[in-house]
Amino acid sequence: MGTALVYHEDMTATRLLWDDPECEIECPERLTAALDGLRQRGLEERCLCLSACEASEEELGLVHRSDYDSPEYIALVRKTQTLDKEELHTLSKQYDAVYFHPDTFHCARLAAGATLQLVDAVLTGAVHNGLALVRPPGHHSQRAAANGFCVFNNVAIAAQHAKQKYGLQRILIVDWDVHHGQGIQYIFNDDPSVLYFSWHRYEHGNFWPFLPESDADAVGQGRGQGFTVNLPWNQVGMGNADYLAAFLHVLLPLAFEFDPELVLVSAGFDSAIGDPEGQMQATPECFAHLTQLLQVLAGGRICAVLEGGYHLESLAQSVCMMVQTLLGDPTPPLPGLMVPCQSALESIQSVRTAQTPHWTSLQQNVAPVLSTSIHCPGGRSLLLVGESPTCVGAEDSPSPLLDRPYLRPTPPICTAVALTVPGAALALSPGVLHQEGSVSREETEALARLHRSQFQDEDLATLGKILYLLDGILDGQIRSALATTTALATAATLDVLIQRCLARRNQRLLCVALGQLDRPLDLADDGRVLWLNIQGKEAAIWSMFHFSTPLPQTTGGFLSLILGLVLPLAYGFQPDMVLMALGPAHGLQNAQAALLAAMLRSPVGGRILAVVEEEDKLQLARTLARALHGETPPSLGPFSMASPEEIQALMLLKAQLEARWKLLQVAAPPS
Ligand code: Q9C
Ligand code: ZN
Repeated sequence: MGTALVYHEDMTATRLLWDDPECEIECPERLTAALDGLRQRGLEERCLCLSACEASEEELGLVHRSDYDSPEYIALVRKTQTLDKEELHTLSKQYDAVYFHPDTFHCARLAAGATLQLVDAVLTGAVHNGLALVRPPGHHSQRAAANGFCVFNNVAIAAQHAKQKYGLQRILIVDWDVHHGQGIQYIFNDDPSVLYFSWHRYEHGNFWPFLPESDADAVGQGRGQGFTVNLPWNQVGMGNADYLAAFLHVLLPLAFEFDPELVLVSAGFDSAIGDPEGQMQATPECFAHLTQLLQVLAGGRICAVLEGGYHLESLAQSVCMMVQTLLGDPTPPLPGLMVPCQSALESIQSVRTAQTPHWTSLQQNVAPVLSTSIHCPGGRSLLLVGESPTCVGAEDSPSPLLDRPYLRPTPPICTAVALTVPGAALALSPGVLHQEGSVSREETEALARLHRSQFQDEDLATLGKILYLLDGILDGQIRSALATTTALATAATLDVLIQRCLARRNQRLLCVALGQLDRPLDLADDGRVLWLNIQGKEAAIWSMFHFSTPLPQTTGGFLSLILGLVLPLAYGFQPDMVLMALGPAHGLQNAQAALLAAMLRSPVGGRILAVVEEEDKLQLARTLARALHGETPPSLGPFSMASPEEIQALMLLKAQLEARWKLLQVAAPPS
């Protein structure tokens, strides 16, 4: 099981044969640059490489069927094989932004065929996920028309194939290409079995393909209402924070509610920095994060298919980021301020408004009543009048494309586990190692001195092992780790771990404490520790870095907590590592704990130390270890709408924190 890479060198054959500044960017070097990038980074050899075969005309017919009054489109494209240059040019001009070449038919059949092979490999279980590196692209192509460099609609054909051959009932298509894949939208416009999400440069309709149906109010028709989701960008310069906000506040809530069986990605990289078409600012790392956020869906069954991407270096880097994430590598840090711009927030707000009638998860978008029911210790309201956020996207450009920030080397140990339960040799996944090392008894005792009363002799032995794991993570020897603590020692253990982290320089620590774990009394409030406690019934806020929120009982409430609060905070804080502690009466189901751990990996590059009380069933430890290791977490079960109390608690907390943590915003403040 792994990652498939589907390719055929013949797809470099098609190229522009005449002068046309609009079309010349769609060139063979796009594929060779992407492939060279994968080879240089040793990523190609880690994939299962499949050689693409042509799709049959019957397979193309899944989308490109002829009907009684239109000539056969497939036959027309087939005929281009025999046309001369002048005839090709004449035919090309009948379409918008299209060129034909004598090899177009062969290449386009290979592109569709590669996509089908990838879907087959994933749905038969030969691989977890994969990428089809193809030309020509597909998402603009329509039932009987080429458009925007696209001849056959590779992704739409693959979705129909997955429905027909495998009986799938829910397929998510994520189109992160910078152009609107109107072809896909038309094909599935009234089809509720395909949820199509696209963000695209729109500029209020003044950008190609200049369609009113690219706007947020196009939501699909008939039974397909709500299954088309358009997020139009009305300014250029959208960056990492804007893309993340779109995923956290639009795509992912709907995707979890939809519960897809397969995710197809129309993976265009013209939405990345440097691209002449997109003029956006998102760095290649962003695509690692977008990919990892999708990996919690559909059991990790992700098929990515190349669409656009015209800046060769940016394209190659972005493709590598996606493939290394598909292979399970940790996400690199995201450069840039995590502040979405005003225009992005307006777009997010407009799509949420348009989609609210169709999605339960968005019906929680009620304006919070600012009441006094939130607990503000000291009686001081922390509601800050925030300075009005301005658009930083365009001006505040992230680090230059070729000048990457320092990356942490890959730790030799991927996931380490230390258990207190005697004889609990968990059947672990390959790559998860039992770790028996310990910090010396003297050092452990010195660190535990403050909590002497709470540690029994055997607790100290356990603490020594956990400290060893923590040091392993801080030293880059271990990526993530899981430890069990003896009963009732979790709070004291957590306190010691926090102190140990803070004693190391340059550490920002996100502490997610579940259950009855009181905030350590002397917890630093200098911005080095973000303390989030999830327990009980009441939200409480001590500062912009220390707060507490109730654990929702519904799946809808739990997802809103993760997507709407925990991840925006985690991305905004940019911690060096996460401490996740499951204390007394934490109340989390195994699947919830696994999802939380799995999603917290993204903002922190996988550097999580999870601590669980041994009281918990071993199954929890096993599920958590797998999630930390990168396995897709089990399903939360059927979607249930958040209760009004859950919504209220979350909204109140978010309203108070928004002034400091800008990724929490789901709407633009009035300008
Ligand atoms: N400057 C794909 O990315 N030209 N197709 C737009 C605006 C057409 C893009 C001109 C762009 C087609 C797959
Ligand atoms: Zn594009």
